[in-house]
Amino acid sequence: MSEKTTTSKTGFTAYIEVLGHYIEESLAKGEQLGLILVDLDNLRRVNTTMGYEAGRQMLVEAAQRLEKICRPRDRIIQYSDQGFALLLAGMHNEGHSELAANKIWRMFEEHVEIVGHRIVIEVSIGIALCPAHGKDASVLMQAAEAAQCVATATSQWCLYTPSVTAEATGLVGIEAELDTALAEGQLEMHYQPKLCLPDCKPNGVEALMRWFHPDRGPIRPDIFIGMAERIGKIEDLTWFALNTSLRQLREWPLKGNPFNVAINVTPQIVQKEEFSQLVSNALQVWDVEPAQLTIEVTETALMTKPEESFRTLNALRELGVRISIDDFGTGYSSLAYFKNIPATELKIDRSFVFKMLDNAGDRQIVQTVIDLAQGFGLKVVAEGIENSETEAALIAMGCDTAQGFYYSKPLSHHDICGWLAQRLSSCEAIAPA
Ligand code: G
Ligand code: G
Ligand code: MN
Repeated sequence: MSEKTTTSKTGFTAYIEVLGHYIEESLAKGEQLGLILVDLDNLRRVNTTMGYEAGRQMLVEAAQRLEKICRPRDRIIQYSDQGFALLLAGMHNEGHSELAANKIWRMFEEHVEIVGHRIVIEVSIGIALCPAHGKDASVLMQAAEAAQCVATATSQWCLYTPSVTAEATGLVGIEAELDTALAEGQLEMHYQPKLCLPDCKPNGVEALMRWFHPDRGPIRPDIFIGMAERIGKIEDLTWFALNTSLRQLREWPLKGNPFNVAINVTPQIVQKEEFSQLVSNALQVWDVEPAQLTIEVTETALMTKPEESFRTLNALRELGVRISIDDFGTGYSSLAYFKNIPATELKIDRSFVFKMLDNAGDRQIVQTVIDLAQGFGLKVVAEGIENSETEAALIAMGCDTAQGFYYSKPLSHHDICGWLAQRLSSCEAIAPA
């Protein structure tokens, strides 16, 4: 690998800075800059099915292939766990960037041998040009990401056009509107039930944020949460999620049943020392028992700054708050790390649950996570259950909690009240005296 590639993860901020310099230079010289994002779509899967060494080799192979299309002034940066950005300086026109994307696409059609397996590195490629699609780093990045969204959906590379934005999400430029969203009550928490297996009695919900934009309609959190992190609004949103969830929990018709609400937090939040104090304050304000609150954090989030994250999670555990490791199985934690995570619950990522009936590898991962959880005395939640066959298989495998569209989609506060009233009374009706 040459010095053209930054293989260690530099962090998003550092990456945006470099992109900013490239943009400035291109604008000063009156040149065009091409930004090509290449995501390795099957990296997570390779990590979990073939081991992390395989994933590492896949990243190295990908970087080597990408270097082949780089000229001396170009730069490759690994800007996320599975994403590379190519900064192509002095592009002549759109056609050139398309040529480059085509080349990348064809290079990745070739198999690679990794730890004794022949695999294809699946990529999605999004392209944006400066100045045509953006003259600052975050706008240009958004355009390339929007193009990449379309590329993923269509299994092709995609060059940004304004219609791509509409097609992907319609979202370039909404950053500034997030403030208004909070102030004007456009944000809501929705709640998806979690049920005890095998009797399917609800014992909690996962709180999921929704943004109902007056013009653009509903916007999903996987779009605006990352954005909030980048622009320094994530604390406000987390505070909103925490307080709204605890307040509404008190209004649900629980009839004395033990019940828990889980909120999702991002890496930045879980690394903050004061987060446990904020949680403690919120619990007091709403007079909710700590054990009624779960903090969901992804496995990968813990790995970015393990020391800080573990300290916060330990403090939360001391309060009596529950800790759930979200998307478990897709991250990078080794067992040595894992044994130190102060978790109370593992959530099996829905990508494994979806395919577990047809795919022996996925089924094995599900069983392994269940066994791991039981071995460590943790609860285990399967998310993404969409049918009764999957439910039956999970019960047989010893899974203790279920979540998925099969039971319910995330519901508004009003609708979850109705759902819970009905479910809890029908559970009572069939419970043995
Ligand atoms: O509900 P939906 O599929 O749209 O959620 C998409 C992603 O957004 C999920 O990974 C979920 O964890 C995340 N998410 C949803 N609500 C919140 C929230 O309030 N805070 C954070 N940090 N993430 C959330
Ligand atoms: O990453 P996280 O686990 O926080 O993501 C939760 C998201 O998963 C929610 O946005 C929710 O809409 C989605 N989800 C929950 N159950 C199902 C399901 O059965 N099928 C699908 N496709 N998505 C689901
Ligand atoms: Mn979650």
